[in-house]
Amino acid sequence: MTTLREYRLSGQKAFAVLLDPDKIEQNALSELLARTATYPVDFFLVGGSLVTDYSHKEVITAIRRQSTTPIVLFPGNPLHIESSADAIFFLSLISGRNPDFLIGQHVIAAPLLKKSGLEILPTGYMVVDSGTQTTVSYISGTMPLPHDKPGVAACTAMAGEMLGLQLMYLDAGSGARKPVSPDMIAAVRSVVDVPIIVGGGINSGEKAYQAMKAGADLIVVGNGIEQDPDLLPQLSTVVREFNQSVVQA
Ligand code: 1GP
Repeated sequence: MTTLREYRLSGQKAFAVLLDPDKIEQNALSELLARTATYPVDFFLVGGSLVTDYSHKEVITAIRRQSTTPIVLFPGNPLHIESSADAIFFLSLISGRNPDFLIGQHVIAAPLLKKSGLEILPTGYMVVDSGTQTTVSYISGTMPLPHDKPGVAACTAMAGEMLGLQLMYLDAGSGARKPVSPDMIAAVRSVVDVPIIVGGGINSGEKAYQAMKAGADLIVVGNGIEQDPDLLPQLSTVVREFNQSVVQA
């Protein structure tokens, strides 16, 4: 699969749709997948911080039936490992100070991952305050990064990169009222070379555009598309047009 690093090196932006196995219904998934033939998506992410029915495998099988788009697991814990995906974000929650989510769960997951054949993507996961407590903050028992402190996010990302993490994920949390600010994305962009993933509360083409302009390499959208399927064509087009404008410039 085209890796995120390749996107970054080529200066291209990418777009991912997050599918939460708890929320997505079969018909809605099938319609969404059919639309991606016209409005492409670069990656499907499958997962969430709290998943209750563990239907990752069914969702992945359904995607495979209709699409060749790479599938990346976005796990909340080792129970979410599913070897039929292509890759997994191996998330270290570096915005928090809970050792279990910095290294503990990883020790439990390591032997399973070794056998899985999944591509492992070591990722610095930074949860950013969006005004309300998110599921990931509650489940992980960690405080998010302050929304208006880009410098703290930049130092966190720098440390993560120095520790060898290969991607940085700035996440305002699913359904966030306000997405990660362009100022924070730009601050992180100015200090790290690794690809930057941005998600949480991106529910318009304009918000996606602003995030890419500030330096995001991969835009992740879940809730927005669940609530309004017409957002898919809009976001797919905004990302393509952004990439075309970079090539023409
Ligand atoms: C959440 O970044 C993802 O972890 C996506 O968020 O559901 O708000 O798009 P949304």
